[in-house]
Amino acid sequence: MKEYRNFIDGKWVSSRTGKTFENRNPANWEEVVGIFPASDSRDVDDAVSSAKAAFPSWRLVPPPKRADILLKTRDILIRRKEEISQLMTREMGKVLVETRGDTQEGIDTALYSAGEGRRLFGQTTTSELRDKFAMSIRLSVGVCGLITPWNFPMAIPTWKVFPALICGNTVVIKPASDTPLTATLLVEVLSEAGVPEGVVNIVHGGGGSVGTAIVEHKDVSLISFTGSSDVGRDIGGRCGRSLKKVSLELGGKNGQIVMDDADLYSAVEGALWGAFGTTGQRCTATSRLIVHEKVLKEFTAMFIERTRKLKVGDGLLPDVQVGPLVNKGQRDTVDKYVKIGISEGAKLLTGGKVCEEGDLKKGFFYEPTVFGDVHRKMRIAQEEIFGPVIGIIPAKDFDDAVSILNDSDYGLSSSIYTNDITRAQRAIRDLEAGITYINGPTIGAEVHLPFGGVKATGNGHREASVTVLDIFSEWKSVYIDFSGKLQRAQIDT
Ligand code: UN1
Repeated sequence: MKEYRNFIDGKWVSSRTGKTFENRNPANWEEVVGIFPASDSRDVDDAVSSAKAAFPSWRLVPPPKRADILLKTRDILIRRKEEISQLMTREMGKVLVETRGDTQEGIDTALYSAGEGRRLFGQTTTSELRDKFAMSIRLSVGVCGLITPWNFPMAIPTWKVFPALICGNTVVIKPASDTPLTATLLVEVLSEAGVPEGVVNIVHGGGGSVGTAIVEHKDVSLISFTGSSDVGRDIGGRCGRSLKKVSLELGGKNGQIVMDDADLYSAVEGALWGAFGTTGQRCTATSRLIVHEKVLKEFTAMFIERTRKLKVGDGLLPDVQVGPLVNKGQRDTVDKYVKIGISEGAKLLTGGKVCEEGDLKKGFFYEPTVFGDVHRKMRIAQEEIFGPVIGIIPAKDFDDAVSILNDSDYGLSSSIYTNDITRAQRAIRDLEAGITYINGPTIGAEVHLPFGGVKATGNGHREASVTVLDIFSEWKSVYIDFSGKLQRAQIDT
């Protein structure tokens, strides 16, 4: 069994604890994918010192040269795409077409971030005084602590690592303990691409031991976290107390509206992909279907029929469409919410059970589940489940649908199926979410557009696109006076 290590100061090293944990395949729990170090705060100290020592010279490497390393990283990711994607399916379960997409998202992010090496634009502007020049530039922040989730084990680490590097920061990565392997492969690739020693470090282990130590470390200047809103609140509070820069990408309870004028076939296709892609384990997953009452019956019948046909199984098998939940705890949560839905009076239309036939009992599979007669205030319509469960909520008209969709603590992604341009435009304006899709499901964000949400989904930052640079760089305003005398802003006219 292969034993993997932390990567600190350009070397693969065991944890100071001497302890390890197993990474297992959720489609077949008997299969151990790898052994990883169960680190603690001493390993974090080592990693942060190495990142701190590497920072002064890395911040002075010209950004186009940093970009060359990212372009090389991209080439290696392309070369290893299939191998990485297969291993990713083995460690977290989602089907191979999706893990290939996840790796591709990392490849896209490498190209996009590398492009920033020759941009990183600031502004040149005017001065209110004569013979004075003004501009703003981006500077590096320092050591960044990057805490990443298991549902996009390649894409999300790259969303953070690549922009952090192009901006001249050094990083300590703490990947989710359900998916340590994909992040390790990413670090391997970066090292092969020529990232200098100490610039990229990875420390494996639990949130309580490793994550908290990174967040609390005095030499870490910035935390970027993707995960649950509960953990995000804790991290945000800690960073608030120490005045660390922090970007939080948290939960969602995304809704898809289906209007009476929609193309129902396409709305069903979208809902299936949005609800059951990645087994519902995306922060952008569709978990509420808000359907105009005029098409409710027809849409529901079509959707149920298609849901029942979905093939659940090991994501490495070619015809499988829905893989397992990532671990037993996640499947128990799904089952708990199904019971809550039933007790709240929602109607279980299909699914609702753990899959136990044949090989499926070796892993953590759950039937794709649809509830009807869901009310907007039910817990299954309000709380993030993170699994293959969706509730259908009837809406009287467009305004009612928008009000239901907005009746959520979260605001990440949203969608409306309609052929009415007025409704589409109003939805773009009125849906309270960081992302709105017209005639598309709630999933499928591309790397060159801002990613993030409003309300409890985060703390106002946007990853991906150019907006991510505002997370990983500090603005400096520069004033250059060539008048040869003292000139006072707001006073000398
Ligand atoms: C997430 O849901 O955690 O838009 C990230 C999407 C993907 C990224 C999702 N490109 O669904």
